[in-house]
Amino acid sequence: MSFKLPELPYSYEALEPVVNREIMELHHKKHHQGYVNNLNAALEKYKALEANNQIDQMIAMQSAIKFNGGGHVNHTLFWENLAPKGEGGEPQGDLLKAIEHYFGSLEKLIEEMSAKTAAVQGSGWGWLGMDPQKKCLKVATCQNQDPLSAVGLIPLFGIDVWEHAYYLQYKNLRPDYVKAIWQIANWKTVNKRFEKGLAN
Ligand code: MN3
Repeated sequence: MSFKLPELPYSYEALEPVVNREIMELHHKKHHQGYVNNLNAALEKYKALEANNQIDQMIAMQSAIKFNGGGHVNHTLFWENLAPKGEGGEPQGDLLKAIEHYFGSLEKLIEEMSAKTAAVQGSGWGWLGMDPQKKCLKVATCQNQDPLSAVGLIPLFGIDVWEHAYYLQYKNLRPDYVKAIWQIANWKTVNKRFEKGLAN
């Protein structure tokens, strides 16, 4: 079994003016496709090594699997947690209550997560996550393509702050990109992820 590039749930220009068509096309067709291709190649090589009990070389392959597998997982979550402007809805019900409980208000959550995400050193991601046991909300950042699940949190809403996600449009102004992306947040997806986390 190999992994496949998922189709976007909207067109490449659908997120304009917040994220333009050129970025979306490159990001999906080149960057995400690259993670998928490299993940599949790494897993194939890993299986061959496993068949020959080459544990030392299997261990050496693990960073490629983590990086490209994380890239695939993160981008799949990312496309689904974005929506064309005006179509993403609002936080509702239990999610809205939790946001107000843990952050004070949606505005405060946006402020905290934007500041932490814009401050990621180098390439990485900002996340709104959920603790699966305590059912509480947390803002967290990850380096490179490390998936949020690796620190034990359920990903609810992610912001890609690799330069490929914004540089063609926002240049060096990462905080402007992070501030603008909330206009295309898909709260319908975030609500669903939160409800699923509560139910488990
Ligand atoms: Mn990316």
